[in-house]
Amino acid sequence: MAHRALRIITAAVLAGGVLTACTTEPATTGTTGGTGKGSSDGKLVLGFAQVGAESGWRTANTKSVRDAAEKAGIELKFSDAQQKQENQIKAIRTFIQQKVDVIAFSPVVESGWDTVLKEAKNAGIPVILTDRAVDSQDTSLYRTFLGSDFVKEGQEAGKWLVKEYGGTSAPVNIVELQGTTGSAPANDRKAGFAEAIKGDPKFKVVASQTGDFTRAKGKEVMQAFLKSHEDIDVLYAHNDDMALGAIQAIEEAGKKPGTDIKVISVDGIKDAFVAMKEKKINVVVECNPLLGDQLMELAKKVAAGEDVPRRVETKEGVFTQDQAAAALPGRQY
Ligand code: GYE
Repeated sequence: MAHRALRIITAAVLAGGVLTACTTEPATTGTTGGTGKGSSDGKLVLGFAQVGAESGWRTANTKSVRDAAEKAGIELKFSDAQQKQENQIKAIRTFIQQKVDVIAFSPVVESGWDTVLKEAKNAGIPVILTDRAVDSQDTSLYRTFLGSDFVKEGQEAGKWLVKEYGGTSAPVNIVELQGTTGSAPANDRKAGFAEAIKGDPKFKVVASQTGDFTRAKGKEVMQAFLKSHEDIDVLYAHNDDMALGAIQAIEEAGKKPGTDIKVISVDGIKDAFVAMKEKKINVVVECNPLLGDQLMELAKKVAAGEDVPRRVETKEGVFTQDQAAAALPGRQY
């Protein structure tokens, strides 16, 4: 027993020391995992490999998962990968060694998961993708996906722009702050937006670069955009944090965000609603991070061997400045 506990601690340390909560206890007495055997106190054990803490959205998502696990009586083994795929792979391998009942993770990028997902499959541990998708051809490597339609979010952003500039044929110069390179939301939000504006040649994306979904990088990249392009009409940011960082850069350059440069953003965190109320952001496409309860439901079902839908999507809206003040008090994240 002592040996076993030691092995588990060692594995957790090897995983980059990022595993918190329960890493000092053996997780389960089962030998194959994924059979609903649960922890030593009979609880279902869920290993959750989170992306990181890069944004307000992510913080809300983590809180939702932690709260929901507690409410559902599920033992959560939580790992923060600090936006690095290698850390997520290590965390998943640790969960496999610990013989958790279910593994859930939000893949930082779309590709490169087949090997570790096969290891989970061979160990008989069901995997749930939350929030972000993988591009694996073999869809038997995971049981379900829970999250948003990012292509649709990009399309909504583009549709707003097409409507906003409906009455003019003058060129509209757009700069784009992309999310983390290779991530599903960056790929899909870019594609959806491009598709929505492609019918009208007046829309030109004059610069498009990653800001890695953070405020600091959003600001930094926007500063560079402002230096190299004098005539920016619109900023499309793949998330609110980058938009908020960029707004600082726009203001420091002596321009008015929301007026001189229109700002389109995605997520819908409270800070973005405040900025919208102050007329600094023009429109926010909502992306709901509160996935915890649905995740726990799915975890229980897959652990019990029940069928679940291949894809579970969250419902989301689009908010404009005239709705911001009324919506703000009701925002939960
Ligand atoms: O939009 C962004 C976060 O994967 C949907 O990740 C999520 C995205 C979200 O960093 O703020």
